Amino acid sequence: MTVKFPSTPDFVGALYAPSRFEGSIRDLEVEGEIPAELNGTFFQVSPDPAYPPMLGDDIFFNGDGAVTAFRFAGGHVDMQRRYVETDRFKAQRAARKSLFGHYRNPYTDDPSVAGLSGGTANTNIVPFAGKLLALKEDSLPVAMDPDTLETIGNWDFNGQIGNTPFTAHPKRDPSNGSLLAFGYEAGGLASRDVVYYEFSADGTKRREIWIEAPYASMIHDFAVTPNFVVFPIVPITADGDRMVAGGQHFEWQDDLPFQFGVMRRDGDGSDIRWFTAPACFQAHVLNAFEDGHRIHLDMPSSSGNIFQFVQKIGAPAPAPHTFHFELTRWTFDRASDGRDATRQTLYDAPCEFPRCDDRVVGLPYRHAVMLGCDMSLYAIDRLGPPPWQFFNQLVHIDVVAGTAETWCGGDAECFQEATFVQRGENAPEGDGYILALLNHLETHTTELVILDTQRVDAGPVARVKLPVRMRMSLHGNWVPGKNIAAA
Ligand code: V55
Ligand code: FE
Repeated sequence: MTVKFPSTPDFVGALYAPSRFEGSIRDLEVEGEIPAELNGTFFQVSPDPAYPPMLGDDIFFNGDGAVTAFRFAGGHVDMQRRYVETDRFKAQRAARKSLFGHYRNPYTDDPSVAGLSGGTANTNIVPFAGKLLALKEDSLPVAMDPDTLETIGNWDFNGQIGNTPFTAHPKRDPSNGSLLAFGYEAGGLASRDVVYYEFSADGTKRREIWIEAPYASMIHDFAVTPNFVVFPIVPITADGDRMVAGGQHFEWQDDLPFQFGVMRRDGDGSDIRWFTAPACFQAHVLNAFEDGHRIHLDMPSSSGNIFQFVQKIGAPAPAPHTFHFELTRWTFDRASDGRDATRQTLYDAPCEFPRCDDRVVGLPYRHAVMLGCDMSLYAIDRLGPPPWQFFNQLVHIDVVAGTAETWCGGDAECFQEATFVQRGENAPEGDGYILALLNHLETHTTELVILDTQRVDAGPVARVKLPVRMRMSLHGNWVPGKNIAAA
């Protein structure tokens, strides 16, 4: 049995050829100077298939989670990368081949893994109550040791929650460190059930609320404020009969309305109120905040579906370059009788992977970092069409002033998600550094670039040269200090 990956778009090139690297490198090479304030660890996770797909091809979102830690101290950076040893990873490694079929369709898995969690822990890596939680939205968190990246196992918060899906985008309440989270399809595959949880900073469950969404949708992210949570319901729908027949988990159904469920955090779910908006595509939330009886929610959006793998069944896939991309502010007025969300454009250009300062989550705020895309800066004549999820700009936006500063990484380069790091405990909002991996598409190399938020257009203050190529990743987080037990 030889290991051979397919030559399909999600498995080739500088961004998508599997990396499959596990190991440690002490003292990475640095060009420029690492700012003295950077003391802590940048954790991030990439879907990185350990074995070729069982069914010939697969999608990026179905790869095995591989976690990287970049540890900063005294101007040095060390790196460590390890797979999350999920039930799925361990079974496949023992068999030396893939045993799971289509993305989130257990009816297509090898019979030998029936009943085993198919979770890949590939989407986000979040510190909480002394552990790292490696997250995939279809399954429980997988806990890891932050110092060794050893996998502890599926994490149900010491039996406080059932074996339910758990979002990859939980939020920390900056007022008390609580973890706010939810799971969708929580009552079973393709169910409309959504469960909401709050855990205090020590890991104790304080709240559990069950609601029903208007239809079974992919709820990839949500928004929180001091008193409310908002669930965006995009028209990406799940269908159980289709899964039984071996079909895809999700479908794009833009004849359905885009809806936002606004729910009190301290209630029982019966107060949830649904606001409606024209169909559009959304994956991530930047932030939300309360303003009297109104709630504002800021998110990147596009006029069409950018997940090629959830096409409308039987309909041709529209070309993403025909879509309109922007950062949108949606407003919900709880005092009005209306059920329509109103919209405003905050940034009129392609953007994704939005992040605000952790200290202003759910509060009025100004600053955000995002990835942007300007195709006129890309050498398409030399390189041909770019890979999927191509972002060649870092963007620092002030949503109050309506201004943005950008830096392009080069005509043959693109970024992975950027993370914001505050300059120090008492630094003003948005003041600090931006960390992001930069992939060089021609040389198949990767750097970790560090920019100052005050001078984004001046480019990196330091480039950390990685001796390994890093496959495209999803999300990451900065944990200040040496010991994450306090995080
Ligand atoms: C997303 C990512 C996923 C997934 C479902 O970005 C949605 C959205 C990495 O996996 O399974
Ligand atoms: Fe995400």
